[in-house]
Amino acid sequence: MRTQVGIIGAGPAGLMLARLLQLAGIESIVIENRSRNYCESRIRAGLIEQWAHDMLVEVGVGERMEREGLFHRGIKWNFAGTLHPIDFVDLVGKGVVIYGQQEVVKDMIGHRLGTGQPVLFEVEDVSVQNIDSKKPKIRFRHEGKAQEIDCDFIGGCDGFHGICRPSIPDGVLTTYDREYPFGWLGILSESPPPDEELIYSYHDRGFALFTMRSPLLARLYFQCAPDEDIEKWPDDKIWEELHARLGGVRKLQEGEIVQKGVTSMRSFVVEPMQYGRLFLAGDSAHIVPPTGAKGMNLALADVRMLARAIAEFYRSGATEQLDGYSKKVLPRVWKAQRFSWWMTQMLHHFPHENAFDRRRQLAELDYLVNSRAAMTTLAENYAGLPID
Ligand code: RFL
Ligand code: PHB
Repeated sequence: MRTQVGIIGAGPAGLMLARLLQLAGIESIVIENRSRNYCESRIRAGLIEQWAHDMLVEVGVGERMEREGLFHRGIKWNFAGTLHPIDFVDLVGKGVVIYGQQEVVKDMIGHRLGTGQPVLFEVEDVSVQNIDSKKPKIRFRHEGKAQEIDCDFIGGCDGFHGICRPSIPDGVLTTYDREYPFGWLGILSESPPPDEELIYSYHDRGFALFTMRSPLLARLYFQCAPDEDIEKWPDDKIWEELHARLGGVRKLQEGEIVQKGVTSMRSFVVEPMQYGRLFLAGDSAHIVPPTGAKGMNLALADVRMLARAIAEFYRSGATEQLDGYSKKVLPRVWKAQRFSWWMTQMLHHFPHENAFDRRRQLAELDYLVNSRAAMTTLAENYAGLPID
């Protein structure tokens, strides 16, 4: 097989890269090691920044999101027994949209296959070759046969556990990493969320987040041990914990739990995000803890820049934008890292904290909801920093 850009991974990064290249008249092939059904039902992110929403609409894959997504003006902070609304639209003129990542993925796969563009699912034994030359290759097995894609560039969009980042020779990448001493236990429940907006709850028993996928489907999380055994959490115990951490500021309706799982939390960045003709984008290059809801948004921001650089190359032969890809995207990546770390340290309990730390966190929350300047800082980061 021969194409211009070989894309590894059919998550938000890979699929959006493919769509942006298609709009620029550039051919690509997307390969994915999971099944289509798995990609379209894997429950992950839910919150889309305003600019990312606008981009999905602009590139023609946002029609269902516009119909079914929930536009939110802001979020609510819950601590010391009181709910505090923060209105992003009032503060920075932007909001956010709740629409499941798997729905974004479903819409993009449907659009791509519907326009006759290839996505090869359930590929195996993927490897990249000659990435430091002008003729890189992707090798894999598909439907029992060995296959090879010759291309000009490779989009490494295969997530945190993919093969692209580890294929870059030792010594090229610098890793910046932090693991947090807690995780999130998350459930999807067939019940209305406790509020029409997200509630971020600081509580003596630990952090909790009350979000949603629709007015009848609640997505609820609470801080737990990083290696928490989900088997030790029967449904009634989960509800008890959620009720306690909501602290009675709203009524929490229980429903059937249709999915549950534990997510560990880390901050991770590699620099640079490229080597030769292999370009990393999204979770393959960086991870944030979910507290700031930035991961999928950052993945979309990366590929927006990468697609531009590739298009510039095919238009003029110039490589400056490609050479400068990492330098261009990393400042925004680091700002999202800072924001996600800041939200995480402010809202969670840490194993070795003492009474001073709790008082400091409460003072920070109190400052945040009483200072327009502080709320504006939160709003501009949460709703999404400028993209250019
Ligand atoms: P993905 O989505 O992991 O996609 C990578 C794809 O590559 C495939 N793959 C391979 N394909 C071929 N060959 C190989 N060798 C391969 N190895 C892997 C994988 O199967 C997969 O399909 O990465 P991408 O595209 O960079 O997108 C990143 C986002 O998925 C991630 O950052 C977000 O889900 C993070 N996140 C959130 N982000 C937000 O912007 N807003 C949120 O509200 C939000 N909430 C969350 C989150 C992540 C969470 N978890 C479970 C980690 C909430 C949670 C709980
Ligand atoms: C979600 O809706 O799953 C979600 C929202 C906000 C976050 C994390 C996850 O900070």
